[in-house]
Amino acid sequence: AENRDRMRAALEEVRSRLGREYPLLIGPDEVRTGDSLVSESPSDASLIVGRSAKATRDHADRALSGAEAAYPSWSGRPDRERADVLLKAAAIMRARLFELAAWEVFECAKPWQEATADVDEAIDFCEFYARRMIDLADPRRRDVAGETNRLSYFGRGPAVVIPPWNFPLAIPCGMTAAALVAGCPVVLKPAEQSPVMAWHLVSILREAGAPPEVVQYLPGVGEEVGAALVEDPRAAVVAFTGSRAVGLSINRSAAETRPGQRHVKRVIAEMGGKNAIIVDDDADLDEAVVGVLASALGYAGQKCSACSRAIVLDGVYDAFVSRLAEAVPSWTVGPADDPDSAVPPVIDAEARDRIERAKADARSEGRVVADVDVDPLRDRGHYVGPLIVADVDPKARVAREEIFGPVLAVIRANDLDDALRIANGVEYALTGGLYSRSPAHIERVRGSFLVGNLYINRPCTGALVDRQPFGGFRMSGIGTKAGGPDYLLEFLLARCVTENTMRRG
Ligand code: TXE
Repeated sequence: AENRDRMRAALEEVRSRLGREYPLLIGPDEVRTGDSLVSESPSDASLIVGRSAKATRDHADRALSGAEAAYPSWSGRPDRERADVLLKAAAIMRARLFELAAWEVFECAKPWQEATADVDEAIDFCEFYARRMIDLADPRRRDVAGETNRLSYFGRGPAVVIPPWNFPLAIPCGMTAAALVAGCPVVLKPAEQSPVMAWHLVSILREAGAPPEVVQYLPGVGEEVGAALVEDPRAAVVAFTGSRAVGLSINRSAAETRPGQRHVKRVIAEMGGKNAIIVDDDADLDEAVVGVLASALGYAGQKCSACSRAIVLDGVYDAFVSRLAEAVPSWTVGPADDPDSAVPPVIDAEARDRIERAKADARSEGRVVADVDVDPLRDRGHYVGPLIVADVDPKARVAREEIFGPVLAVIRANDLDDALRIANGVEYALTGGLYSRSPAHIERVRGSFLVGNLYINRPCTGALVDRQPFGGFRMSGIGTKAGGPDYLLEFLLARCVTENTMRRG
């Protein structure tokens, strides 16, 4: 209750600051441009959250020059000093937790609790990567008689960070914090839909002591300023999280060498999912229904971890489907700032139209068991009603393609092997889940359901930094785990120095 009151106060306070203009932050300059990205609140399209200057290719060029110039001194600083910047940023975010969460409620329609969880995750990323860098700072020694060997790390060079909008603080913060602490100056190109959140992030990192050339803010159109940054020979690392189509195009364009380029770019690409939960014959159906719906409908299905396929064994199939259908009406669709809404609106009008088209196709690919009408809300914001279709063929589009909305396909499986075949039979491999009481089945799924993050008898959402390092493979990503022990290595180069000590005077 106390948190609710603090959240309510923060929402009121932030409401009075909506509609401001946000300049680009290039080095020490605040740059205003003729054109702007307008953040509308998805819950109430008449509310303008902010107007962010729109960067062009020339701004990308300027920002990368600054980043390149800043690289030697930033990467040359003692590791502990860079880690301190992250620790200080974490402290600032903690002090502003509810206020930052309120900005997310307005800009991205994150429900209250999820918004505070996103800020918490951003804090955790900063603290975890700071500690991890301090661990890596001591050179590894492998000395033998007459010879010393030292393996040590340093930052690769300027990093371009391109996040999506769906975890508007945690994802940009995680990628940026890792790059910074590794010694890579960052040019952050936020998603078009959440530039205000990213502006707060960059301001906080600067307040915490990151020099202006070391963290720069460049909102703009992905195909224009994003592409310019990715193609530039001065970018040594591209850290991207977003859709499969853009991830693949970034991989392609980063692989081309251009005049003046003296390194192979490192591309980190975390992409989408078509995540499944398997419901076994002996599963606790109450838990399974809640778990599947929480994963499928939470944040209106706009999470890369969201479950969009329930693969249900024959023995419980009919019971599961009817309980699912009964439970859907309790998932109220409504504005993000109302604590009673369970399904917030989707991010923008384009997403709403795209999801509605996918829903129209999905209705013809199975038996509709829940199809929520949101007509009364339609004029207010970008609301989409949940849709559940059962008896779906695993080859149907709704069972293969990521929709990124509140749409669930239910698929019947003859037995556990069949369920595993269906579960693994998509191009993605991000998250997966299992509800079962059978130790033998749990073991089999543990070994054979090939996804980056597998959740057994618990909802398939949420990944805590360090505890559940997150990330997938195949078309879901390159397999590096955000919030895991290896993530910083993506931003680092290792150098081994061997010395014959017999020649020392
Ligand atoms: O992606 P988009 P969105 C995935 C999620 C879904 C997607 C949603 O599964 O597929 O993200 O995010 C920029 N050159 N994950 O809609 O459209 C664009 O401006 C350079 C996976 O935002 O791909 C934005 O900043 N940049 C996940 C960013 O790319 C370009 C966790 C992403 O935009 C560009 C969360 C171009 N040509 C979401 N075109 C995980 N696996 O961890 C666009 N952009």
